[in-house]
Parts: sequence; structure tokens; C-alpha cells
Amino acid sequence: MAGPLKSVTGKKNIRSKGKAGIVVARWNEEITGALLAGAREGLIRSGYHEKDILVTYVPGSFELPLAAQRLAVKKDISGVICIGCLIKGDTPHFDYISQATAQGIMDVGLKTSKPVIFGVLTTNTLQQAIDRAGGKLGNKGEEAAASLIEMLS
Ligand code: DLZ
Repeated sequence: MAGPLKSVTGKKNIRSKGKAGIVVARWNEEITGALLAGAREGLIRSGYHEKDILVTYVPGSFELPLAAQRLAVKKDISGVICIGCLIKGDTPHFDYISQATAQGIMDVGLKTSKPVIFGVLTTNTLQQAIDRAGGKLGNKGEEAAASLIEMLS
């Protein structure tokens, strides 16, 4: 199965590395809420306490990079998970926002030298998003948490 290696994830000392930030886009909030729940569960299972997880919200995915940067520059934050859900519509809007969001999130990670994880679904349909947000294809929020743990390990 694709996804982060199980062997490098674990509880060992993860909290000593600092707090985890999560930025959540409100667009398609029934999906991003489910992804957030998955990410939280993944972090807690890996050893984080609730108080070590800082969650902030933005209007849409396009705003994720700026909010992620504001979190990532904080000394006590070791890494950030960005959660969003972009669903393709009838215009090229989706392509511009997806591209800018992905590039922006990558830039924040490189600029701050901290892991900034891309937990953004980019799907053609709502059903594809449902399938990946706790549906038949798992929860990509949980996978995002596993990616953060791996990058911090
Ligand atoms: C405007 C817009 C559209 C059409 N679709 C989505 C979407 O599917 N997912 C998402 O996260 N955000 C969407 N947005 C909002 C933009 O991300 C952004 O919040 C606005 O363009 C304001 O900058």
C-alpha cells in the first residue's frame, strides 16, 4: 500500500521536538473536518498530546501557505500540516488555486526549513474527496500526520 513507511513512525521522543501546527481550509468543510480528525488521531497515536497540537483555520486552500508560514516561524512549532480540499469545477480556477497552493506550501517548508505537509485533496468530484476523507480509500489527513512524524523522526 502506498503511503509513509510504518517503520519510521513511532512515539519515541516526538513531543520533545515541539508542537505540531495544523492549518485547515474551511472550503468543503465537511471534508476538511474529516481530514482534520484523521490528522489529529494520527498525531495522538504517535505520541502527541492535545495541548501540543495547534489548529488554525483559513477561508480556503489558497490561504493555507500564509497561515502555515505564520505557524512555522514560531520557535515552539516543529512542523505544520496543511489541510484543504479543492474540487474541480467548470472553469480553470481549480488549476490556478491547486498549483499556487502546492507551490506555496512547498516554499514555506523550504524557507523555514521545517516540514510543511501537503494534506490537500485535489479531486475531480465530491465523491472522490469523500472516499479519501475517512471513506473507502482511507483518510489522507491521517497519512499527512504520518508524513509529519516521519519527517521529524
Ligand atoms: C474560490 C474557491 C473555489 C471556487 N473553490 C475552492 C475549493 O474547492 N477549495 C478551496 O479550498 N477553496 C476554494 N476556493 C477559495 C479559495 O481557496 C480562496 O479562499 C479564495 O479565492 C480567496 O482567496
